[in-house]
Amino acid sequence: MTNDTICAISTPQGTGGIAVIRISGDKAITIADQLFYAPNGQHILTTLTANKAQYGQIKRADQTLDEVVATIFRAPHSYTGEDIVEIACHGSIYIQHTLLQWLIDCGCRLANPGEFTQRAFLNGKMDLTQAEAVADLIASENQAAHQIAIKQIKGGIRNEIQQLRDKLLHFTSLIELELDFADHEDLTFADRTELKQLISNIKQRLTQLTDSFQQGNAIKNGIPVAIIGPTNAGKSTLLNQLLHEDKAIVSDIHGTTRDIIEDTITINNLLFRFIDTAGIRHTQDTIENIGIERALQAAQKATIVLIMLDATMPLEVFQKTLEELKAEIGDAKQIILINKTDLIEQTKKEQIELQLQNITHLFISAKSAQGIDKLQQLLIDNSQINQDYQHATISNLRHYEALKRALQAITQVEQGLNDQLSGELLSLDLNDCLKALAEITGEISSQEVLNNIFSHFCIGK
Ligand SMILES: Nc1nc2c(ncn2[C@@H]2O[C@H](COP(=O)(O)OP(=O)(O)OP(=O)(O)O)[C@@H](O)[C@H]2O)c(=O)[nH]1
Ligand SMILES: [Mg+2]
Repeated sequence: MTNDTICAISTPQGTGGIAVIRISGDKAITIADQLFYAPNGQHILTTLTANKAQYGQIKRADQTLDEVVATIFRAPHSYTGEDIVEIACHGSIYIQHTLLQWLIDCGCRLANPGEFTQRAFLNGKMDLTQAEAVADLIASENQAAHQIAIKQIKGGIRNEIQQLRDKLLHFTSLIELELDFADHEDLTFADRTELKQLISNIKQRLTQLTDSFQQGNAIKNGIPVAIIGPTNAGKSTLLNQLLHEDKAIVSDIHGTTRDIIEDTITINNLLFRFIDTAGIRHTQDTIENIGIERALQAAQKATIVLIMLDATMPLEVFQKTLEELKAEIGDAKQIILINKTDLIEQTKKEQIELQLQNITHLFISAKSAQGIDKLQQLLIDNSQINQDYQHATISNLRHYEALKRALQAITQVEQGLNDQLSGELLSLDLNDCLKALAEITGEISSQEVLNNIFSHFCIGK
């Protein structure tokens, strides 16, 4: 599977100005050469030096398929570490598919999703975090997500893990020295205070990295913003307004939304994930109650909760509803939205204002998009995203889970040191920590994990 020569269309499905077909493997150049004719009518690809682009024609028997440019990369100085030919042809679907078929007829195999990158990883061109960053870079839709991915591709996470590993290895060697000479009671090699300091540093860095996941995940998958409030307040109207599309059903019937409806949109280079929820009210309807339960769960998990109230509600009800809702929300930032302000007089607005002193609030009209600009600004201000990415930010769940395991192991080591445990016992936890770190970079990996990672790539990358 890893020795054969693979090919794939690397540009998106469909017609474009040009398309790129990529071939990688031992026979990449000889196979491409069978179909490629230089302007002098000769097959010359095998004679070309590396990193060279050559104009020519793709022909078979008496059929000329296209005029193309072929670029040659030679192992190991290529993306996959193998010989690669990239053929830039005209972007007709017919040309792309015929060329692919001809390459297969000549001995290539169609690449699996992510197989080029998987080969790059297996050939040591990149570690697993860098390979994963390739997919993140392709998927990045805004500046923040792009920055995290590009940092990771340049080895940001790999270097972090490497540094941690070096510190751990140093610590382990000190402990093992102690073990080797355990019979000599009068010899103490590792100063335990120094060891404690070393472990405390490692633990601190592991904690910072795991803590950064909340931010990294929010940047990658969208900062969760839950919209909650009583039925008919205008929550779904607001969702549609923010997304610029009719995503959720809007009606004047109370209890229209039953389930969670969510979608993402980028505001000022940050991705937000808006979650519209079922209106909260006392009801006997079983399904609606499940929806309400889900609404409250969404509010618990969100970074920002928009509590939406209907400005036309009587003042007493307004205050009571607000207090009930606030009690249901966890640590999230809360923004009170007073909707349907187009329906109230100035005096009512002033009365509400009086009740909401010192609470972040905004008067809006979701229906007529009034106040939406201000709301977007409030969302950015409350996003809790620190936009300077000086330090490595973890945005990958797999890395996060391995780091948590590493942190757990190092906490055990710390505890062991405090409890004066023998070096032998400390070694066990140290090895667990090293193993968790090695899984992140892919020094230890199973086929199952690799398949899972690369199957999420697009074909041709
Ligand atoms: N006048 C006015 N009407 C609005 C405004 N926002 C929403 N509405 C209307 O209020 C009604 C309820 O709107 P929805 O968006 O369905 O309310 P909801 O909060 O999602 O309701 P549930 O799904 O039942 O919880 C609809 O008839 C909307 O057109 C507004 O700003 N002004
Ligand atoms: Mg609704």
